[in-house]
Amino acid sequence: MPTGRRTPRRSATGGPAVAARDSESPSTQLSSEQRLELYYWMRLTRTLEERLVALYRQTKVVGGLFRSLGQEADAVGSAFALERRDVLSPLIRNLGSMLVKGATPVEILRQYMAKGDSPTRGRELNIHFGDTERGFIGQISPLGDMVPVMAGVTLSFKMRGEDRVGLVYAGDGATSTGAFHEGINFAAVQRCPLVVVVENNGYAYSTPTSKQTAAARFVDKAIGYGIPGERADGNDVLAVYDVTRRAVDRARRGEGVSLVELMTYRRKGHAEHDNQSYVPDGEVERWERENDPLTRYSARLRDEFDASDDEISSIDERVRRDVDEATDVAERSGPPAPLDALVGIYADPPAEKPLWYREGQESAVAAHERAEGWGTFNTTSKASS
Ligand SMILES: Cc1ncc(C[n+]2csc(CCOP(=O)(O)OP(=O)(O)O)c2C)c(N)n1
Ligand SMILES: [Mg+2]
Repeated sequence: MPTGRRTPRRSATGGPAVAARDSESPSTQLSSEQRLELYYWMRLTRTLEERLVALYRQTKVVGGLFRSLGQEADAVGSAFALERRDVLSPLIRNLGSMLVKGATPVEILRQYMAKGDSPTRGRELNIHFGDTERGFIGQISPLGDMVPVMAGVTLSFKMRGEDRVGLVYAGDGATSTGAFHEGINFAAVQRCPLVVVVENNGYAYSTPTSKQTAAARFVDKAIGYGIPGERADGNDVLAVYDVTRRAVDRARRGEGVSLVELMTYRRKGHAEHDNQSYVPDGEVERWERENDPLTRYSARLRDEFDASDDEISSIDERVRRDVDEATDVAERSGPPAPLDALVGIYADPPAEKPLWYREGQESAVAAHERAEGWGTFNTTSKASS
C-alpha cells in the first residue's frame, strides 16, 4: 500500500482536481485469499438476499424487503477498503458492507423476521441497526442525514487524534437533500477524515438520474466543495476497492474529505413490492446479461488471477451452507415479548410501572389497549364479560 504524505493533485487552475486518479492500484497488493474473500462477501450478500425473498414470499419477513441485486460489488469493494477500526454508515442497499464489517447472516435474518432476539429485538424490520464496536453505524431513513452525522463522527476522530476514517454512503436521490450538502460542506471545511460514496444506481424510487440532477456527473459536485472526487465502475469490485482505498488513504493522511461516485444499477424495484413499471423495456435484462458484478468478477478471478472452478464453486457451496444454517437458527427464534418494549430505552429500567391494563399481559393482541373511558371500548367490562 502507498504510504507517506502526498499533497492532493491540483488542476491547471489551482483548484482541486476533479479526478484525483493516479497510477497506483491498491488492489494489486491484495493476496489471492483476499481476492477470493471479496467474492465470498458478494456471493453471501446475493444468496442471503435470495433467501430473504423466499422468506418474504412465505410472509416470514414481515416488513419491506430492499434488494442490492447488481450492486454487491459497490457495497463489498468499498467496505473492504476500510480497516477494522474505521466506521461506515450503510444504507438499505449496503447489506454487503455490513457483512464485511462483521454483521452476521443470523442477525440479518432475525432482524428481517422481527424476532425477539434480533439486534433491535423486533423493533425494526430491516437492516437499520448498528454496532459501533464492529464499526457500522445504525442507519436512519431520512435521505442524506447520515452525511452530517458522519461529519460529526469523523470530526470526533480528528479532535481525539484517533487514526480512524469514516465512510458514508448516499444514493443519487440523497444528493438532492439539504442534509447532504450541509454535511459534506461542513466535513470538507473541517477536513474530516471522511469518504462520501455516491451510489449512482440510476434511480431514486421511480425517479431516473436524469431527473435528479442537471449535473453531468455527481462527481463534478466535488469541485464546489473544494475536495477531490473520483468516479469508478461500481460493478467492478476491484475498481471499487481501488477508488475507495485511495480516498481512505487520503483521509488517513489528514487530507480530508473525498467524493467517490460509483456507477451501478438497481436491478430490482425500490423494494420487493415495486414492479418497476417505470423502467424502460429491456434495461434490467441488459444489465443482468452484460454487467453482473458476480459474473464479471468470477470470470476475472479465473482468467486473470488463475482461480480454479473448484475454488469458486466451493465458495458458493460454503455460502449456501452458511445461509442454510443461519436460516435454521433464525427460524427457531421466538417473537418479541410485548413487555420487552419497556427495556433498553432511554429510561432503563423503566421509571413507570406498566399501565394497569397491560399488567400480566404477555401478548399485545390478547386485549385491546384502551383504557376505560377512551372511545367506545371498555377493557374492564370486556375482561369481566
Ligand atoms: C428526505 C427524504 N425524502 C424522501 C424519502 C423517501 N425515500 C426513501 S428511499 C427513497 C429513494 C432513495 O433513492 P436513492 O437515494 O437514489 O437510493 P437508492 O434507493 O437508489 O439506493 C425515497 C425517495 C426519505 N426517506 N427521505
Ligand atoms: Mg439511487
